[in-house]
Amino acid sequence: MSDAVVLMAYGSPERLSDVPAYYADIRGGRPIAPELLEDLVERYRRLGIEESSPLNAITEQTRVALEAELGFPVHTGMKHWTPRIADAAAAALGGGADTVAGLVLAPHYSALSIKGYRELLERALGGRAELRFVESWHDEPGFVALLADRVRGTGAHVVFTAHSLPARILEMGDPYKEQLLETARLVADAAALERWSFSFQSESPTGEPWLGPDILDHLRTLHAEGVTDVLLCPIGFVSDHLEIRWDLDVEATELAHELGLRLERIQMPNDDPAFVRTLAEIVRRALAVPSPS
Ligand code: FEC
Repeated sequence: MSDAVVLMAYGSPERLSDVPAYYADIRGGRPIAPELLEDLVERYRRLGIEESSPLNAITEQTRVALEAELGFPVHTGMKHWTPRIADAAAAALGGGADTVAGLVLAPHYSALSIKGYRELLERALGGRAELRFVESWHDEPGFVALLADRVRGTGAHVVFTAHSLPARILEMGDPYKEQLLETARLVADAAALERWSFSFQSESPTGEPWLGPDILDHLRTLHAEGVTDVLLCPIGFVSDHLEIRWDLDVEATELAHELGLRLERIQMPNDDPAFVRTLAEIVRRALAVPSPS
């Protein structure tokens, strides 16, 4: 038996000229208002992605570290950019894998997110290897412990955040919100936090209601309640990228300055060795490979 991993992430443009095609991929063919495209290009310009595209670089560092930890091939596949999930599947098959673990660098399941990764990978493998797809890992002990270590002992009010999704997922019986709240509760308990809350971030202007409260409204509410110090702990993302560096580090930080709130955020897991060991644990379990003693 030969194992391989397809490690999946959202993907990010490498150059500003990639942004229109990248955004079109996210929209899946639905039209994009020109002002929304301009706004997105501007956010990527201000992040300086042509010098270094954080999500793609971090995903590659994580891939290399995970491969070294596991001792068998790990291939990266992006949902909305290159290398595509299909490229990763082809590389795994080309290397002779007959069992493939599919792991998304996003811990919480939603039919509007993880299901799409699964469908892309299933289609690309086309039954030529057995797929062991990890649906969610929101309560993985190593992940909870890593986040708990980053918030333990803070005197600030901790706000756990995750990407919002259209509110219609609640009628679909989607587990996304419940899984997010469970991660937040597990981390808060492990770190013995007294003051914490949860809010969504990064809502898109798609013309339908999204899950709230949004982080900007939530910061206003906390300020009105007398909170003076906030520590942001993203739990729905695991690396530095646009939604962290823009939505939190620029937008939320600017609002906090206006309100006179002290705002910090935890370091993202990125390719932290403890995080990579946790990912390796998840993969080994999916493939029923024994852990090194
Ligand atoms: O750094 C980067 O270049 C990429 C950062 C990035 C991550 C990410 C993760 C998630 N998204 C999720 C859901 C949606 C839905 C829509 C949507 C739209 C965008 C746009 C950009 C973008 N997302 Fe994203 N997302 C990232 C970036 N996302 C850019 C388009 C412009 C904008 O709205 O700002 C709406 C699609 C539509 O219009 O129909 C829904 C979810 C995640 C977390 C799970 C995952 O990582 O896959 C859920 C990182």
